[in-house]
Amino acid sequence: MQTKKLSPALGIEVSSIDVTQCTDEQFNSLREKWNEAGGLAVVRDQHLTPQSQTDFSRRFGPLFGEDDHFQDTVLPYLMPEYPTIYRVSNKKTDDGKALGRARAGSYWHSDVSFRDRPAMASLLYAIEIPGVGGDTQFASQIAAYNALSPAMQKMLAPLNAVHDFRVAARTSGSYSESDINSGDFDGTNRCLHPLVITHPDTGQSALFINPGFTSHIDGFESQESATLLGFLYKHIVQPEFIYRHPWQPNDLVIWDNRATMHYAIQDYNEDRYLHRSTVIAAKPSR
Ligand SMILES: O=C(O)CCC(=O)C(=O)O
Repeated sequence: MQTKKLSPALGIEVSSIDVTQCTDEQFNSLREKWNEAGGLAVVRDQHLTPQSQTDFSRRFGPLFGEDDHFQDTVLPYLMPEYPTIYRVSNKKTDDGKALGRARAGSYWHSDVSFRDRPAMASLLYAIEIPGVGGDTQFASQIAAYNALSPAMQKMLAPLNAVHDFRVAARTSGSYSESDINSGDFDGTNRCLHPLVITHPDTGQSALFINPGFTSHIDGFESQESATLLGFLYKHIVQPEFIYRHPWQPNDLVIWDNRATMHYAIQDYNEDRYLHRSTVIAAKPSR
């Protein structure tokens, strides 16, 4: 296994490994390097079936789509035979039905942060990629936290924020009415998380808010919340904290939603088709 740093803030490129064949020792080493790189790894040249992607992803922990843990906001886009695989795509079937969610994630977010147990790792495997465009940006929420003054860090430490799927569903422009299921707003997709969390593997602090799903800071008046979140949202997407990934077919990108946010850039018309499997985290804590 070879690794190369992708940006100062986060990310490693990993090559010379077949994730479907890796030993426990190789897997542990990959996971350690992933943590050291701020929770972002681009594993090149993988050849994954829905089954082998599911099997590999399960090595990180339990998956959405198994044992009744469904991510109900993406139900129509799960592979019928593999509910652990969520299709991210602008492609349509021959009879004109959406094959996956088009324009998925074209806003800064951390996957499933609106659940008590949000996403831990997301593993996105590129099958079809436009000739140009369709990059994904990743921002380190550890680097963003570390760049705040000690006084600001201290002020943020005891705060909690409400996360709600409604925020992206209503404001991002990514969802049409037909994308939204009746159960999406039934209360299971809304929860409270600490605004600063401690990464359970590395002990590092990270900001845990995102414009896609965070609705407000608990206990604040709405103007107070909007002003503080407005400052933080500007702070957390500074170029110094970002790696922009230009996809190649057969890339498997693994990100840690407890340490990063991401934004899928919608600047293409060609076909784009990817499979995402998503590991369930424990409830984040400070
Ligand atoms: O399409 C992408 O590059 C990322 C999609 C996304 O935001 C997600 O799967 O959460």
